[in-house]
This record gives sequence, C-alpha cells and structure tokens, in this order.
Amino acid sequence: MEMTLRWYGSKFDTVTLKQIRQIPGVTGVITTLYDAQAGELWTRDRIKALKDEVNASGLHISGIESVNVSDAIKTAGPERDEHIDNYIKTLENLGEEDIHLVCYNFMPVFDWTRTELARVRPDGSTVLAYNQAAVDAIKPEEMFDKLSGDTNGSIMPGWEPERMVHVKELFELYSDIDEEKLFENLFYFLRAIMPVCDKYDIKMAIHPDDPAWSVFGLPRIIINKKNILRMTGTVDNVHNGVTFCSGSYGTNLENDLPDMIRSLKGRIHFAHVRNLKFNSQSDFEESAHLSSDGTFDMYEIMKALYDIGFDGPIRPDHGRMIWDEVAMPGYGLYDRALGATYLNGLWEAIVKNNR
Ligand code: DNO
Repeated sequence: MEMTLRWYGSKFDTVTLKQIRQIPGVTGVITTLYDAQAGELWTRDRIKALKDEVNASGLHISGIESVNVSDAIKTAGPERDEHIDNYIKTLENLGEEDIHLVCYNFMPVFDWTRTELARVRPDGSTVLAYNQAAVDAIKPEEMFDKLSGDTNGSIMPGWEPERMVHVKELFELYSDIDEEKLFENLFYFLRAIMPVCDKYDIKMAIHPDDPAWSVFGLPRIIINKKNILRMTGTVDNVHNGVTFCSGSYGTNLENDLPDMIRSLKGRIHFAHVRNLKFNSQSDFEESAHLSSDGTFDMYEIMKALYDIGFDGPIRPDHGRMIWDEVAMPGYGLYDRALGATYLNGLWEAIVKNNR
C-alpha cells in the first residue's frame, strides 16, 4: 500500500504540499480539480498543471478524488450521454497524464451527510457527527443553512453553495428514481466507461454512500456487501472496483468491515481508513483513528487489507480538529497526520508479523 493524504489544491486547502511532504511515510496525494463541475470535461492542460505543482513538492498524484458524476448521469436525464462523453474524455486525459485511479460516488443529491460539523468531545477536540433524530427533524434545504456556520470558511465536498440553492429541484430529479433504477443507471455509466479504463489501465473506485442508508427518502445503493458484490459482479471488470471507506460502511453496525474487505479481494483500489465512535445505534461521531478511541478494531481492518494483498493508495480519513487548527472540518493537517502515522505503524507491525 502507499500512504497518501487528500489535498484539495492550493486555491482551496489550508494544508500545503510542503506540510504533507513532511508527514513521515506519506508519498502521494489524492487530489482533484475542486472547482470543476460534475459533467464538465477536464482538459489535459489543467490536469498537467496540477500534476506539475504536486511533483514540484516532491510528492506525486496517487489518484483523483473525485471526478464527480453528474445528476444527469445518475438520473438518466437528457444530458446523460453528453456528460458520459465528457467523462470518457476526462479519463483519457488523465490516462495520458499517467494517472490511474479515480474515486467517484453515485449518491443522489448529497455526498456524505452529517448533522454537526463541530461536536465537542471530552478532550476539547471537535468532530463531525451524525444523529438520525436530527435528520428526521429537518428539511434537506434547511440542513445546509444549519451547517454553514461551522465550515471554517471552506467549501465542503458535495455541499457546494451553488448546488444547495437548487436543492429542491435536485430532489425533483430523483422523484421517480428508486434503488433499481439507480443501479441500472450506474451499470449504464460503468459499461460506457470500461473501454477507456481498459485502454489506460484506470481503476475506478466507487465511494460508499455515507451514511450507508437512505437519507431524506433518497435511494442509496453502495451501502453493504450484497450491493457492492452485485455492482462488481454485474460489470465484472477489474477496473470496476471500490474505495473501501471504513467510516462510511461502518456507519451501519451490521456491516462486518474485515469480512467485506476479504470479499472484495482484487477489487479494492483505494482505502479510506478511519474510526467512528457510536453513542447509540443512531448517533455516532468521528473519533481519532486509534482503535481505543472508537468502535472499530483498526488492526483487524488493516490486517484484512494486508491479507487480500491490497497494494493501492490508502489515506487517513476525516480527522478531528485539534490544537486550535482552523481548516475544513475533517480535513485539517494535525489529526490526519496522526492518523497516517498510526496506520503506518499498524501496517509495519502486520508486515513484520507475517515474515
Ligand atoms: C468525504 C469524502 C467524500 C468522497 C466522495 C467521493 O469526506 O470521503 O466526499 O470524496 O464521496 O466521490
């Protein structure tokens, strides 16, 4: 595996490439053209400029998170084929620039959903948190306003203000889309892009829905073992793979994370590893990465990745906000650096134990 950190680009991130380069064991970044709209074509020039900037810091691009998939593709809207053509051309341009991993999601309307961006923990750190009763008590269009005071001035992925003003229309688009239709639209998209992925050896890695169940009545499909195996089995191509995100699949305590990892041997192309602390079945917060701070056994998760021969990029995921850092919630430097170091430590121990 390769340890990486997510970086939103110098225009959007408070964390610098220089800082990332100084985290021991981190050699690559996972990045994106953060201001590109879903459905838009990424030109080769823009990709090259991003790549040159990252290379100049002594790091390299280990993958893209995300090339977003438009709502037209997810709902089979009138612009679907045009957007798929743009997606294919974007993949071609990434391939020409020697980039071989793309993370994306197929979540309707929202990317991840949390009800708090700065819940205070006993040690004074703040974390993202989710409470089902709070979701049930609010209209989706109110959610954005509720959270917007706690973003520390950053644009949160999937919650871009220009999208949120259209949130009611977005819901309309999905009014006749159920889980079956969403699956069909996903398969249509995957079948269309597999040839270009084969040509350039681009591994597509779908990110799970977070939380792993329906929110606000919207269909959600990338939520459990049965559904991901359906996805990988229906479009049975090694380039059709997954991002294994422990914090997203882990929102549903019925998901057995090490077992899911083992069932996806050869198809996990990217891993997001983080811990959650459950206060009840329907209330959780994002803890530090350590097993002892949360609900998951992080050793077992890393061990399962090792056992299936996982050799892709891995990244610590959302961190707590600590040491008075002001950054995008979940994406500060300090706690993610601690997370990367901890995960590297677990990995080193596992490797040496297996010699
Ligand atoms: C949240 C992230 C997600 C993820 C997308 C992938 O912090 O893990 O926003 O990047 O769902 O498309």
